[in-house]
Amino acid sequence: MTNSEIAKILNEMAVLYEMEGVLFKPRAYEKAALGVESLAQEVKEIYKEGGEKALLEIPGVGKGIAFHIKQLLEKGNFDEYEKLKKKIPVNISELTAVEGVGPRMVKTLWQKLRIRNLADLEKAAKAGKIRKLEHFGDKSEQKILKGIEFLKKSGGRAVLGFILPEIRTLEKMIQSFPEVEKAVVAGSVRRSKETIGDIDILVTSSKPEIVMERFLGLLFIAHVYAHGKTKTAVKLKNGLDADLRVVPKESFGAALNYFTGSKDHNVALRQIAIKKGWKLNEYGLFRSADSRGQDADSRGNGLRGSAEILVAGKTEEELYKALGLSYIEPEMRENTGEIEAALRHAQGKLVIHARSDLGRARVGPLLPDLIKYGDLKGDMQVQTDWTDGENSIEEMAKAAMEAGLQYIVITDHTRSLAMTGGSDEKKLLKQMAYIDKLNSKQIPNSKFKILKGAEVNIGKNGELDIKDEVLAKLDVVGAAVHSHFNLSRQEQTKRIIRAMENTNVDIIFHLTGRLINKREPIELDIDEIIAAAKRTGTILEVNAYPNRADIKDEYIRKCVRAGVKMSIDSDAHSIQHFKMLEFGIAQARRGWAERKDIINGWSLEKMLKFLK
Ligand code: DGT
Ligand code: CA
Ligand code: CA
Ligand code: ZN
Repeated sequence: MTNSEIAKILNEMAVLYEMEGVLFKPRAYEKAALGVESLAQEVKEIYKEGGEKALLEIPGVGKGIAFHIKQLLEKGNFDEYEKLKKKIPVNISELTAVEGVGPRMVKTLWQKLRIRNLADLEKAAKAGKIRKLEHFGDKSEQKILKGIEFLKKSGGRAVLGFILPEIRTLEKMIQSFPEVEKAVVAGSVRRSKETIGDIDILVTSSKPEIVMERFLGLLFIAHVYAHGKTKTAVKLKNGLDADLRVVPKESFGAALNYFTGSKDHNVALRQIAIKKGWKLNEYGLFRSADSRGQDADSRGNGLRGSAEILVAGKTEEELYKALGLSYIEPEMRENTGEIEAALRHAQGKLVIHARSDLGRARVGPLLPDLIKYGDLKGDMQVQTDWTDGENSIEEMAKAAMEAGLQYIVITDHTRSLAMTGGSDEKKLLKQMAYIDKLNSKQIPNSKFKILKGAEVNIGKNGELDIKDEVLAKLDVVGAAVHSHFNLSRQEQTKRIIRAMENTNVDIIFHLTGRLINKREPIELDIDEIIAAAKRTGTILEVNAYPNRADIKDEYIRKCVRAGVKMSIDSDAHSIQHFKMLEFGIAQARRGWAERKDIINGWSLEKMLKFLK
């Protein structure tokens, strides 16, 4: 049983207990699921090495759950799970994937309408059966139908950040095969896209058949589509497809480049090769032996039938160089201008935007010096157990410090998010005094600073739910939309601009409010928003939480061009979440952002000076 399978069952247990109205247990199982999901090592291995005791080391796993995990590993289930599943035999993950459908609703839907899965739910909603239930209504029925529609559209792509730990485990296992020289996951995973369609694994080995046999022996695998000498295609138990390809050593760079993509990037590179009279494919960059390869007209016949000479193929670096380009980071390979920029870069052409007699010079930007993984000095959005976070301020600060940060901003929710226990002015002032005390006692240590902030709620008309004189006392004010997602584009834009115009608001958190695979972004005039951010000096957040990834790469590029600064925040609700920052950095890199564009890539002093 893989970690994601175990986590899935633990999450199911949380929902089942929630349905039964059991207290505390749902949170405990959720926490344990989170702990299992974020492990770098397989639970199975941990158990094999250290027994039940070692399972207790997994974050969030106590005695009871450790015993259940043990039973899962040994016999694939445990009594409570079996019992509850028998009582409520529904596809929980399928139903709760629909926005607005929670555990209690799943139970009602089962008891009143015998709804087991998505298909049942859709049928009942379309037949108007849901609006007739007590506590439901037209509105919830419409919302369910909309949620189902959205799920169908997202077409089974997985959110990369949620599944990456498991992909890395798989990658490490393949790397550990004795016959494997190199093993790398390419494709959209390597380009760090928000979501991925499948997993493309590339291996070099002189014994491909043995590698394939070992691969097929992995417990990750649920089904084999095709099994060949150099290519095998499977379905993994987590539902994703994976392709494994073995390539010769001399071709590794070319193959890595080809299978990293994107397809559009590949096509554009191949065009450059063709213009030189060369040929580019997954085996390398070639010229024909009897042509110098300079003359475009000599391709075609010239190449066919004659011996080909490998120009480059072993590494990606030599491949780009041979094509006359500077190296392009995987996150930028989408053919959205990076190839032209790499060409200019290699040729050392300057950026000229000035008008000349010939009109606007057609020279664009060079390649950016992308922000690096590890460049962040702070985190501007952190929740604690003062509201809906799981850990105390002290615990969050310590975890952030251990993650390599020098400062965090505590940004608990505010009063209009009542279900989170959001702060009012009084509670906020109390928290501020408490943070002052922690800092004066140098907790967690003298080099670390805890800043006072809040995630203030933006109301329907852009009004905030905390008084200005209290906001003015905070170090950092973030404001965010958490309701009224369906206003018109014009109303939404106006609402957010009004919040930005408040001189206390430093950052807009998760601007569009989207939840990938779950909720559409609010409608906005992004150009107007960016212009207002520039005018008011407001920062836009790149939220690192994997299914938010808000703002998206295209908007980040617009911000970079407009000179609007951004922050990259984990939106942590637990000490586990600081590792999500990696995905925010990936997002920023896909948006061509440099360290100069990201305020928490700066020192504390410089960052504070920049705020309104
Ligand atoms: P995904 O899986 O939908 O998240 O996206 P990718 O980019 O991983 O796409 P995938 O798995 O279909 O193919 C992996 C890479 O292989 C892709 O990024 C580029 C390369 N590739 C696939 N099909 C073609 C093609 O028809 N032409 C070229 N030039 N490259 C291709
Ligand atoms: Ca892929
Ligand atoms: Ca693929
Ligand atoms: Zn929020």
